[in-house]
This record gives sequence, C-alpha cells and structure tokens, in this order.
Amino acid sequence: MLYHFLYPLSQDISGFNIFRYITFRTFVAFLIATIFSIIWGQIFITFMKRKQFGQVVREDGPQSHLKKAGTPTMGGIVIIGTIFFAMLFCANFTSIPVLVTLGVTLSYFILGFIDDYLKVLKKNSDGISAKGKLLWQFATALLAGYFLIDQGIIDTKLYMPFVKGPVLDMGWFYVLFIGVVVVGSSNAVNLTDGLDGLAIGPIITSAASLGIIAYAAGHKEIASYLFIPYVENIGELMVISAAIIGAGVGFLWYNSYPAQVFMGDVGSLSLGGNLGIVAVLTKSEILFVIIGGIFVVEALSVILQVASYKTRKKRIFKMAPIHHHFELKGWPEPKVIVRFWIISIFLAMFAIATLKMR
Ligand code: 57M
Repeated sequence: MLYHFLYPLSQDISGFNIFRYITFRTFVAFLIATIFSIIWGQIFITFMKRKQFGQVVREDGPQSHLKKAGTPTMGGIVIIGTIFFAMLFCANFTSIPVLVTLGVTLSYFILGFIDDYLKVLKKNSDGISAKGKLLWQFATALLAGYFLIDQGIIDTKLYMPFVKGPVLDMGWFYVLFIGVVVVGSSNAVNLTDGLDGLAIGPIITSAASLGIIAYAAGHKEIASYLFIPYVENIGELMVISAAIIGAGVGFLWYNSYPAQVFMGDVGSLSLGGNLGIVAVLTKSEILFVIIGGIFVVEALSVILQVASYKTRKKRIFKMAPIHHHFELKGWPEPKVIVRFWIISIFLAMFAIATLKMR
C-alpha cells in the first residue's frame, strides 16, 4: 500500500517520496512483522491449546522429546500470515521477483497446511505421502523456474562464490537445477526443524544474507562493483527478507526453549521454499549452500545415515538428523540450538564477505 497508494501522492506531499525507497519499506516491513507476529502468536497459541491441536511425538525419537507431546504446532500460519500482512503494506507488487517468491511461498504453505491438518487436526499421523509432497514441490518449483527464464527475468547461467562472471550456461537444464535447489531447501529446512528454535535461527540469518545480496544485485552500480549479476527489480526481495526476519523474531519469542509452539510443515516447507527461490532469483544458489550450511549438514546427515544403514546395516550418527546425534551425546537441547545458531551467524557473515572476494 505504501508504494502503490502513498508514494504517488508525493507529487503533492513531498515527504511521501520516502515510500519509494526499498530501505525505508524494509524497515517498516520488519517493524510491522515483529509486532504483528508477537501479538498474533499469543492469540494463536491460546486458540490451539483450547482446541487441543497439539504435536504428536513419535516414540522412537529421543526420550527427552516425549514431554513435548501436545505442544501447539502449525505456528507457520502465524509466520507466513505475518509475512503476507507486512507485504500488503510494504511490497512493490509490480516486481515479478516479488510475485514469484510470494507465489512459491504460498504454494508450499498450502502443501504444508494440508500435511499438518491431516497429521495434527485429523490425527492421521502420515499426512500427505512423501511422493505426493515431492510432486507438489517440484511442480511448483519447475513452473516458477520455467516462467522466470521464459520471461527473461533471470538467465540460465550459474555463478559461484570467489569467481567473477558465470562459470557455466546450463540452458534449459537450469530449470531442473532450480527445482533441485528450491525443493532441496524446503525439505532441508523441514528436517532441521526438530529442536526448539533450531530452524528459525538459520532461517533468520539466511533471509538477512539473501536480502543484502538481493539489494546489491538489484543496484546496477553495486552489482558491477562487486562483479555480481545484476537482476532488475530484485532489490524488492529485501522487503520480503525483512518481513521474514520480523515474523521469525516474533515466532522465536514463543518457539525458544522450552517451545510454546512449533512451526509445523506449514512453516518449514514454505520458508525453505522461499529461501530456495530467493537464492535462485539472486543468482546465488551455490553461495546459498554456505549461507544455509546448517540446513545442508542436517540433510546430508540423513542421506549419509540412511545410505550407511541400507548398505552396511550400521549407523554413522547416534541418530539423524545430526541435531539428535548431539542430543544423544548428552548435549542439553538449548546448547545444541545456540551452537547451531552461532555457526549460522558465522556462515551468513562469511557469505556476505565473499561478495568482495571475486
Ligand atoms: C520433520 N519433524 C520433527 C514440528 C515441526 C527420513 C527421516 C530423517 C525423516 C525425519 C522426519 O520425520 N522429519 C520430519 C522433522 C518433529 O517436528 C514437527 O515437524 C515440524 C517440522 N516439519 O514444526 O511440528 C519433532 O521435532 C521436535 N521439535 C521440537 N521443537 C521444534 O521447535 O522439539 C520440532 C520443532 C517434534 C518435536 O519433538 O515432534 C521430527 O523430528 O520428527 N525423521 C526424523 O527426524 C527422525 N530420525 C530418524 O528416524 N532417523 C533414522 C533414519 C531415518 C535417518 C536414524 O537415525 O536411523 C527423528 N525424529 C523423530 N523421531 N520424531 C528421530 C525419531
């Protein structure tokens, strides 16, 4: 609203010119999202408790998790709802990257909502089948990828950290690559979301990094100074990143240990998909492997554990994903969480530093 309704009034009221600036709308989006998510979060938790819509906890997990049964989940409704609410005020909806990012986020939000609804509200513990989830995720990602390339929003070239210019032109294979990045990110965040605040921490640091990269990539002079690919109108994604950070901080107010609410698949799948498509739009998919390093390690730990068990009948970790391994080694849950946050902050800062190392 600020951009579309108030900025045009700057002809008569010069002060309204400020609504044009991405930096101003970024700050406002962060403020709105933080305040709105803290208020809505409390209302949501009270509602879910009254309805007794709580988490079902599997018996085969760490014993320390059994006491978590009944914790309200699907808190992702508050996170994503807050992001869209903040974007209503602060977004520039003429930006195709913004529309595509919100579209992918919404599609994964609906997928996660249906999955959680079946598991939590209908007590059907399986939810949507793994195949069905993957089909929905890939269909969304491939459609978004095809549209972005067909419309010339992004090119099909691959860029790497520390290297000036593209390393490869993937042609239409890039659409498949986009699918792997977006679906991989969504599922990696989903796997990471297994301890109080463990996922939302790296989501906040990743959104911050990608938001800064988007601002730089959308600014011709900065992009050429840093030798990063210029993508028109991409700077507007920093407003979404600020909304994610604000909604994430507000969610963490309740999800911090001991959690009063979990985000559910409705939150993890959609936020992971959002980070993935923003990494694609900012041409920083490989850099995102560093930024989202915690998500990568969590997913890799599962792949290695399953492969090892299937081939050698032996486990590499006490339990996968790797956060459970540290829990079973005797690390208290808060210590695992905060140490993973510290690593995420370091990875985010390092990724930003690499922009200058080309
Ligand atoms: C997503 N979900 C949490 C909560 C959250 C293939 C296999 C690795 C799959 C994996 C799995 O089931 N992943 C599903 C992780 C669950 O959290 C819910 O799910 C949402 C996220 N999608 O928002 O609603 C549990 O995590 C805990 N939790 C918190 N605080 C939070 O803020 O404590 C979540 C958020 C919650 C709560 O206890 O119930 C989850 O862990 O299921 N499977 C696993 O991760 C299992 N690992 C496993 O089986 N490893 C095997 C093989 C397959 C690799 C092995 O090591 O040999 C572990 N998870 C569970 N039980 N629940 C261990 C067994």
